Amino acid sequence: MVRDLNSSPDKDPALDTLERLNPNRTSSAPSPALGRLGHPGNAAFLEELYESWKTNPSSVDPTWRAFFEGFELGCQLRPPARSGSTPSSQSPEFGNVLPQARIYNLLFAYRALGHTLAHLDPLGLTPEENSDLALSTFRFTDSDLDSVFDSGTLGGGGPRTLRDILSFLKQTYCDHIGVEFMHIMNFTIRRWLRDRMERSRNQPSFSSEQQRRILEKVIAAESLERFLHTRYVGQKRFSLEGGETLIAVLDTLLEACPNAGVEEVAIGMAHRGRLNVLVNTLGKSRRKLFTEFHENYVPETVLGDGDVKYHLGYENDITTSSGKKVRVSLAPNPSHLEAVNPVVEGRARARQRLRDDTVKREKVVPVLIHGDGAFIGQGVVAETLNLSRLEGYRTGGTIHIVVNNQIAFTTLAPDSRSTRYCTALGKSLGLPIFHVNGDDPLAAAYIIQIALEFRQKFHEDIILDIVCYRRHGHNEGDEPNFTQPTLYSEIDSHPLISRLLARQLLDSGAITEEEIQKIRSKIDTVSEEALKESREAVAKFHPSIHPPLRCPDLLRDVPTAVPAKKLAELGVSISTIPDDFQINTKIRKMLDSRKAMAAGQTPLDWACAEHLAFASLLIEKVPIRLSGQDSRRGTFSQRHSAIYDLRTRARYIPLKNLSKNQGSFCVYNSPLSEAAVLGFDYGYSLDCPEMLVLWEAQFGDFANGAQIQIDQYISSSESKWGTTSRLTLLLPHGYHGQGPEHSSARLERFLQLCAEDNMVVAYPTTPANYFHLLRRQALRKIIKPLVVMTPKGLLRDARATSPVTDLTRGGFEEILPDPEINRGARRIILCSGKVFYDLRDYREKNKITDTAIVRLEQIYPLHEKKLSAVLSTHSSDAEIVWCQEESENMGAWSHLALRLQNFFGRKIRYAGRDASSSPATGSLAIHLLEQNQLVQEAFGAPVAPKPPEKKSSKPLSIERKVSKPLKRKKKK
Ligand SMILES: Cc1ncc(C[n+]2csc(CCOP(=O)(O)OP(=O)(O)O)c2C)c(N)n1
Ligand SMILES: [Mg+2]
Repeated sequence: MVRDLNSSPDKDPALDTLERLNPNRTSSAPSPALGRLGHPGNAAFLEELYESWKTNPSSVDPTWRAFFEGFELGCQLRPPARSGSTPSSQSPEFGNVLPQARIYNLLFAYRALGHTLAHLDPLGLTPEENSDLALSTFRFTDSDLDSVFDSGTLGGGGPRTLRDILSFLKQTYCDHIGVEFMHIMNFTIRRWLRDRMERSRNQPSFSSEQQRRILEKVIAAESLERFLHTRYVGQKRFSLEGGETLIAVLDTLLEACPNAGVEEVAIGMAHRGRLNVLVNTLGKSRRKLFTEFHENYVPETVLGDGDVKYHLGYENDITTSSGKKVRVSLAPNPSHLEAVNPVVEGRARARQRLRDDTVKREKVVPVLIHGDGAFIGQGVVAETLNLSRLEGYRTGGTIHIVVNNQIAFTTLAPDSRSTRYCTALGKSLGLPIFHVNGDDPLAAAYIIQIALEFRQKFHEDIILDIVCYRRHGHNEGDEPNFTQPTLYSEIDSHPLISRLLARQLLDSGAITEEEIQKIRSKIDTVSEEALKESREAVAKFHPSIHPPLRCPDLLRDVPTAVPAKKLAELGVSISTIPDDFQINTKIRKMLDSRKAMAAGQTPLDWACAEHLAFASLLIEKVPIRLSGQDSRRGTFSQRHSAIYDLRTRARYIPLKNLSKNQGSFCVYNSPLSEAAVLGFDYGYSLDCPEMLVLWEAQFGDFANGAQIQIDQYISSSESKWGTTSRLTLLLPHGYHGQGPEHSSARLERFLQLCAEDNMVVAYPTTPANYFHLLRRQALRKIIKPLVVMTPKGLLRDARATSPVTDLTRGGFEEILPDPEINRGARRIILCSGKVFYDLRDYREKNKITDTAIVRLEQIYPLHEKKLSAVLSTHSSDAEIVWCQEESENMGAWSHLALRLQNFFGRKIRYAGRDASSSPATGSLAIHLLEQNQLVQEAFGAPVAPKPPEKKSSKPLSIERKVSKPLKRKKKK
């Protein structure tokens, strides 16, 4: 940008700017004064500068700013009355300046607002008018049309009549393509786009062969929809009809990939047109698709529940007409519109890593296809767009394509957005936005070529809005005439896109009627044959209910110990910083204490155990990615993975500097987003399964901002789509009297989602077990998501420390026996997490010797065998109590109650807070009262109940609490 450029002190800043903007200009340029306007060589310069000023006044130096303010004012003033005078380039000075200035204004206005006059709506229902672009606005009249002006930067510049200038501008900016780009602050980008478009006046110039290919793609798209419509009447497919141009656009994009250095395209899209994209873009066989339409269809590949056909993903190598291949993937997605966006971005970034493309990010291009309603409506769109330029989440630019059928289900634009365009968000990020008439596939294909060029050159997102219509209802069983009768009478009589394009190509001689017929009949024959084959395949299907997915190895021990010597060495590495670094004294102390902990001189805290887990994995070449809000330092100022120099804020990350051949350690402060960031990290984890990818919530309760990602992807995607992820969620959790928020990570919600060994949910109590848990997650072959309730107060609690020796033996313990009372107890309190320390303190204080406290460090899957073994040393008729600090309807109780009762064959007593609508009290005093009570209550049962005669395998009813319910003070 102009203002970013250094200027030499002894030069007029305006002159300096001039030189930089126009390096070929001779050095004898006039000074920035009015007289300079008449200098024809500077017209383009002046106009560019004017444009910069209009886009962003502070982008030009103050001399020019003042000048343009006067210049604008001048444009608004009437020239001195001069009877019969016509403005022309030959007029005297004042008359000469003002009309030329108004020409610049006109150029600017058309470039900025021409899109409002563009013919974008195939149905012609959207008004195309803007009085701001009327000739009179620029104080020209028809009588000026043949006057000659300097056309500034327009298409190479030079003298042109006003008529030519207008025609040029209208053709470029008001035809079938409307473009928003003048809001872009970066001058180089604006100029590139302008020149690229004006060079061709935004008119496509495809060879006949390319035009035929585009027509063929449109015909293929139409034909597939028609075929499905007639063979599978009323079956939901979310037809693309009205928007078939999409298929031609995607084909043109893939065709352009090899020359642009693109090896892979990662696509994400919703329901609309998905089947068409699968077949006509990704090359999924029609036979397979037709098979999926059959009522007896059973998915062959997925072991779990599978998914409906319009959510399934696919991946293929597509051979372009040049013979070069492009890898194309379509991510599976849930119904939840736009939720796939961050997942695709994460996957694209992971694939860039796999292709060693982490600098330019030009080999893998993410493409997101949106609906108009969802694009403007769903918040995750904005969250994902905001990732696009961030260090930890960049993917080098996403191509967004909106299939803008001008309707969302039954809702039209006036009810679905407060903006003119559904792409308005793109403007806030300064992205170029192209709107194109969907009935003009050639124009749309031309724009996608520009989009790819732009993306590869500037590594920025770009938006292509294909304005089209939806031929049927929302789905094929839906009647659009109930709600949009007038619109649909228009659509009913609207010609097919292929007919319009065929007419155009026939007129220009690019194709013959016979060739078109040949294309049509070839496609129809392929479909008929595929249908026949699919019927044969379907006959072999015998639907049966699949058995639950099981993963018994999930409970197998994994050795994760690290020798003491190695830990001590790592302790030195993670606490050493470069000599020339000046750091905060508290940080220095913290680093020294980490070194001492790792050497076994003092007990380990959580953050040190985590650092040692990471360090030990890294030197074993396991890469790690940790992202979350303020994760570099850690919400509780506990992690300090990045150390800053006091003078320069230079950053040093010890975990990146362990050894030459270590795994890469990537730690990022994420933006303040849950849905997009968690989705991104989940997507990343899919394609980098060997990497330990961790997402950390600021506080665990914020994770519900990403509930869709948790419900629709993390917990269920293996069953739906067979996709596995090692993603690890770190969710700070625990009741410390901080109020209703920040206390609970909603453990119950995660446990409710657990079935079929789909993921692991853990709530460890010691740094050592956390160390082993992280290492197990990274090292074991089984790939499952891991949800960890992580500590807050315990981070600095001397009770929650571990001797280093606990890191040097064994592995993660799903069940921790009581360290003090390990046999003969008459009461066993089962618990998870932080409450353990409160229970132990109470027992110690009250000198209770008959009660053992057993910790479920992993709640799902429950290691029943280990639990049995731990309990077997205690009295067989011991009372069993479940104690938790969460309310009765929260925490692990509702998940465990029946399971534990089935397991023990007897009732379990509950000790914890009453059921409540809000997770925790807002008062610290009441919190402490409640906490004391629930602990007392755990120890408070008078006598252990007699064991039943024989173990019942039948589920027992859940017993009501024995003791008096806790009463929480009523809130005022
Ligand atoms: C998050 C979410 N809310 C609601 C729906 C239900 N739904 C499915 S499609 C649709 C309309 C989508 O409109 P648009 O984005 O314009 O796509 P189109 O169907 O028009 O292609 C709605 C509301 C959904 N799938 N996801
Ligand atoms: Mg729509």
